[in-house]
Amino acid sequence: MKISILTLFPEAMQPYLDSSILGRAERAGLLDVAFYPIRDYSLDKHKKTDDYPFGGGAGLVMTPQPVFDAMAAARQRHRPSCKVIYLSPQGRRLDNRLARQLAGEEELILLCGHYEGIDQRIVDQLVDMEVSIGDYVLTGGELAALVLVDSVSRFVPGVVGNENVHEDESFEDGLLEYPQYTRPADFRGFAVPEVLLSGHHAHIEAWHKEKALEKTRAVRPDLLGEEQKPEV
Ligand code: 6GU
Repeated sequence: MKISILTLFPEAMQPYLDSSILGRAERAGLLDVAFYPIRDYSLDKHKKTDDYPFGGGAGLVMTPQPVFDAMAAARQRHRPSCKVIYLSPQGRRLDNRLARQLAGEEELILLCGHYEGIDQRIVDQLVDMEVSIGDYVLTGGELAALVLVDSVSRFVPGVVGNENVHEDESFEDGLLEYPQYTRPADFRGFAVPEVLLSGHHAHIEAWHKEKALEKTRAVRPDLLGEEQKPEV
């Protein structure tokens, strides 16, 4: 999958993409990420990328010119049909369903905003979809873009070792994941649940299901369509 990222802070994102499973995916050619550092495209003599909002208000707003020019450069690397996603708290909430859907795209362009926002003409003219990673505000879209790349990459065939891993995971069956254990069976007096050592597959499966339900009911009853308990 080919992904281009427009950001003011490529140096903050690069090390994460080079690490662990995403790094391995890049080296294997399954993932191809390129950065378009927005500041490099500023025609301002001080490489400015932001300015005061018309109509007043707090904070600065990203100006159109550097983003339009960075986008034109990024577009050169992609097919005309390539979708542009703007990471913003105003966007559609990212979940596994959207991640899987986006993994079906062969290419994506991601735009990370900063400051208090970006000029709306950028969104209106250049963006196909706004995506948020949750109901809280980050100082910039970079972490959100990394979250999106990570969650989408996991649906790209070959990125995660075993093709069946998704089936057992949180959300795939609408439940959170059951607890897992590895060796030793007794760690400093803390024992692994007996049933997992029994070798009885039907019992183990039933236990997994029971624990997944228990956990989901306790922390995410909304996933079961149940009433949410008031917060304590
Ligand atoms: Cl995508 N960007 C920012 N700045 N804050 C967020 C977000 C995105 N998603 C949740 N909070």
